[in-house]
Amino acid sequence: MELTREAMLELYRTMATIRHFEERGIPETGQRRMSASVHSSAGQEAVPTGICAHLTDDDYIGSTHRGHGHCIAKGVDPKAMMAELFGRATGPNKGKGGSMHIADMSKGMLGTNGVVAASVPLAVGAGLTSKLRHNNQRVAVAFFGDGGANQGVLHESMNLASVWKLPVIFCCENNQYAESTPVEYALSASHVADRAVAYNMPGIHVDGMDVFAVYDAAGQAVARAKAGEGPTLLECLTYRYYGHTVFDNPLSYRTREEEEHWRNRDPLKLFRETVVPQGEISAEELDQIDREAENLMEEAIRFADSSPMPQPSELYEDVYVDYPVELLKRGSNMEI
Ligand SMILES: Cc1ncc(C[n+]2csc(CCOP(=O)(O)OP(=O)(O)O)c2C)c(N)n1
Ligand SMILES: [Mg+2]
Repeated sequence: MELTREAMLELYRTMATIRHFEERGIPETGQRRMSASVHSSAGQEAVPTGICAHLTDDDYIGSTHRGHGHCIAKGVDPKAMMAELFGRATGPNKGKGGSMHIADMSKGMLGTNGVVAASVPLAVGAGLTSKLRHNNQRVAVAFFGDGGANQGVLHESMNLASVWKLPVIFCCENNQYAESTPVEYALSASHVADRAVAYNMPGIHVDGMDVFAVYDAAGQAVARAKAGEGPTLLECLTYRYYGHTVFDNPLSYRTREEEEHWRNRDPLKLFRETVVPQGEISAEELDQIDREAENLMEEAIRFADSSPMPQPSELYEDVYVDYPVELLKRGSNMEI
């Protein structure tokens, strides 16, 4: 799939922003003694970047506990995200959500999510909205992990999305582990993508370290969704560089050699090795984007630190939808 020079630079900028957010921001949360657990997506940048490059604010994504990359790729402001991680009132969820509850409806970002595979039925619901109200022209992407691939709700959701031909992309980020469980220990098939055949949809597995491979596969899935042909299961083979959470030592269940193998195929490095020899983009331009991403993180940390904490009086605000309670009291058959 053809990409302009500007579009390629944008892919790199998104990946660099995610990498710097994870590598600079996450250790900072520890220093501020945030008690919530935080999951780094460093290493997996090419997946949300290649997919969300096809989407606009009108499209929807549902995310996971490892969701910072999804948010950034979908256009959520990294400064506000940092504030959310620090529990500050300027975060997208006013500091009351934290890393695993970052939602920004203005960007079609339905939320990072602490419940494994919970993104999936949310995205299928959004896909149904698109079909009923927008003639399939809004695409809904469900991100989930290889562990999430074994949740029952995924299978119900894939079946329904296929029966109703909803404009949904099921994107499995297969990073080889669910906590400390290796994917081959828990997966009955050779590839998660093989399961698509049971739901009568295309199942594709791609190199999730190669942003161009992800971009191409996602382009086909988006075109299929908008043509009313229904969902696609896209499995991206990738790797998380750090532990499951900041508290986990991955070397207790995987080897240094394995980590090195994947780091040699780092998505940002691979991008450079692909585009710089072609001559259209220089190494200096990419260095400059890296510096800008670094500076953005310093700015984000300053912004978050100088932002107020939420007020105790706001504790119960934004927790529940504001239902018309009077109507509910009058009878369950009322339309609300
Ligand atoms: C329904 C549910 N079951 C279990 C957990 C505990 N848990 C949190 S993350 C995780 C592993 C998820 O693995 P995977 O889907 O591969 O995502 P990854 O962490 O590799 O990105 C588990 C079991 C949970 N949060 N929700
Ligand atoms: Mg996993």
